Amino acid sequence: MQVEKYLNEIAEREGTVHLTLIDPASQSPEEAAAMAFAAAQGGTDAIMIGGSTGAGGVLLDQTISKIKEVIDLPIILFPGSASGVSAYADAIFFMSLLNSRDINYITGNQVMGAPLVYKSGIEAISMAYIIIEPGGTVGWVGDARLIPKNKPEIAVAYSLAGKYLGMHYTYLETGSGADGPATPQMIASVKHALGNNMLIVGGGIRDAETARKCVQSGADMIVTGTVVEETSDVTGKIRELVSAIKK
Ligand code: 1GP
Repeated sequence: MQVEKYLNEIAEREGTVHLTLIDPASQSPEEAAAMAFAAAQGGTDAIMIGGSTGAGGVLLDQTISKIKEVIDLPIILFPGSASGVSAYADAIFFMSLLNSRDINYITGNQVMGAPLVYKSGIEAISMAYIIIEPGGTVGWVGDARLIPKNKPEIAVAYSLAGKYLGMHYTYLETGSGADGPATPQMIASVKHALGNNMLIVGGGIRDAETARKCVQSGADMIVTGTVVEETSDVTGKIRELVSAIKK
């Protein structure tokens, strides 16, 4: 429970957690380590590692090892499938894509990956993963029945189902590189239903104002990935986002 406790305590103390997502398939392990180092300098709270395609195997292990050489922050797996498990990480978001049409993304990959998680000894943090339109690559790969942006009640129903199934975290995802995150109304409705359960919001958050709106609506944790990959000043960009969302 160490990483989950760490995240929850930051949310409690500072109002919000900032997570930096790095896709091992997007750059070399050395470049990923440099990004993680710069993100840590900017004040991010933990590094998420994963992607929908090509984010497993040796590249995944090497990316985590290189990041661990340069920072002490927790490394949390954000797997696209059972191949996204690595013993080098500290924890894994053990997630089920609740609105997938494909049983492999609801329980199949989880069954294949669970013994690997058990053997590796990494911490599993249970998470309901819910994809909102447009959904991007992860929506396509995960065969998600995308929740319309203007239907918060459907997102609430899925979030409550996840909570009642015992999942601790809920992730509202619009897809990496989306034009924006879930709407303030959807975030607020879901957080209201979740109560003390943690709400993560990600997809298309690129600036302080957007991040702040998510937090004011009820997000406990904010994920940014694309903006970190695209900027020439990772530390400055993360600092901008972090200062907008922390108490
Ligand atoms: C994707 O929600 C994350 O799974 C992050 O999205 O790449 O758009 O920041 P971005």
